[in-house]
Amino acid sequence: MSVINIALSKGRIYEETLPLFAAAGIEPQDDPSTSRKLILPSNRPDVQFLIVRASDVPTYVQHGGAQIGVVGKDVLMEHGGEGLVEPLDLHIAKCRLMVAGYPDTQLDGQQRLRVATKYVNCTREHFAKHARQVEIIKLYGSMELAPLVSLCDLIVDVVDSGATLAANGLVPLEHIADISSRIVVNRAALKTNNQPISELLQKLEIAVKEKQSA
Ligand code: PRT
Ligand code: MG
Repeated sequence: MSVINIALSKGRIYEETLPLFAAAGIEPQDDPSTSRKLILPSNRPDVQFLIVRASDVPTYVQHGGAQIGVVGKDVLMEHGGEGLVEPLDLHIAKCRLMVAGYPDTQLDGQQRLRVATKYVNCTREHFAKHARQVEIIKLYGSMELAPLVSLCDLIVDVVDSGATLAANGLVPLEHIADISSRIVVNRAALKTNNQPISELLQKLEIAVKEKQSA
């Protein structure tokens, strides 16, 4: 029996993913918010969950450490998706990838703007598309702080309610992409272990549709 590893991150994706997997008949046997285990067995002997950093999910699935992953489209776009297929949109953990900054910032001015972000690749691509010269500064979190201390003119980050931007005197300036969490599958595993993976994907798809129409 080959075991299916499902890579998941703790936090908002985990909370919203669990009911979908439960509807598909798979439930972890441990709670990652209290357990320190990084491999959580499930009620099915052939399925287990791996708890990894959100930004590491595509890497685990790409290199076959996990056959399936649940990952935000933002993280997936930044990774590039090499070695992965993206068969299903779970319609959870929705947000928008945005350019944000002070309300009076001139995006198309003469000045070369500095942009702080953890989404370096998405940011480079977005500004190149608009033929704007920018300097990109890589950060790992708390992007909203950077303009306040003149580290940068703009940030690129995911925005949900907009409350974090507002609390720091910033506004969304430009939309880059609508984001939700996706199922990704290792391209090779989909060929070699097709039947159990396809079955699981079908069940998840039904669970997503049922939730959508509820
Ligand atoms: O923390 P770690 O570095 O391990 O990873 P992570 O921060 O990427 O993980 P997590 O769990 O915070 O986010 C996982 C995924 O959730 C992201 O990749 C997105 O696809 C999705 N998601 C949905 C969000 C948000 N909504 C969101 N609001 N991820 C982050 N935020 C943050 C945002 O960065 C900002 O700081 O929340 C703040 C903004 O929220 P509002 O409501 O104030 O706009
Ligand atoms: Mg986080």
